Amino acid sequence: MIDLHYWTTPNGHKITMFLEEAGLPYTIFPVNIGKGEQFQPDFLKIAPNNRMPAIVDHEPKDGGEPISVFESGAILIYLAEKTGKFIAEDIRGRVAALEWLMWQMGGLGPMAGQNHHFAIYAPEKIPYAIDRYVNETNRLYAVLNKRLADREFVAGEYSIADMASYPWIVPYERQGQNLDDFPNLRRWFNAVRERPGTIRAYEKAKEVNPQQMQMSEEDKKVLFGQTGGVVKA
Ligand SMILES: N[C@@H](CCC(=O)N[C@@H](CS)C(=O)NCC(=O)O)C(=O)O
Repeated sequence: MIDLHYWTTPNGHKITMFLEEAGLPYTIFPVNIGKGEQFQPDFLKIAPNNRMPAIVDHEPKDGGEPISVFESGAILIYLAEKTGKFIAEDIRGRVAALEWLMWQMGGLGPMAGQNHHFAIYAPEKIPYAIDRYVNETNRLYAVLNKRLADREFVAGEYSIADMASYPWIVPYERQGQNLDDFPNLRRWFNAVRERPGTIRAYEKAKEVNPQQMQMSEEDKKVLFGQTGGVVKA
């Protein structure tokens, strides 16, 4: 019913986590971003930002034509609304889930992504850039740790807000972070990691791409240094 255009990165894992938790039938269409498959014209029709994940729902709620969605946050909201799962029905719980989803989309994801870039992938190790993103990741971990001090999950019940953040905490060592400094975050991390839906989602990733997060020099040439020139009019 759902086509998932996916690669084995944190933003991709968010969606397999949802689909596995919800038990929705889906088919994975791998988008090998290191090989430039995100630039294929058919993919760009549904994902104009040349980034995965994206989905196509062949059985949308209104019974009409298939609906495509890009941006992992929009996909999680779409799927939560479609299934009525993993977002609270009451306005306060719903606001909390959306706030923390946006926090991840605008903060944790981009900052941890730049952290990986400058600390691991950049050919030149620039201390200012590494410190900037390691420190900002550290601040964001502390914010999440505080949020989790008096609740089991980020927005109360397990929700799309947890699914958005978890895959970005998985590589905490690569981000220069130590979960011992964040006891509430560690407790939450272990709880999400042990969920059967999470286990199945990460098993699926190993099937699709046994290389996981390793990146070759060829991959880096495709991924880094993109300008507006990659966007064909
Ligand atoms: N804000 C987007 C970010 C998606 C994103 O950055 N995807 C990366 C992999 S994690 C990608 O497809 N990169 C391909 C490229 O850089 O060309 C989302 O959350 O969906």
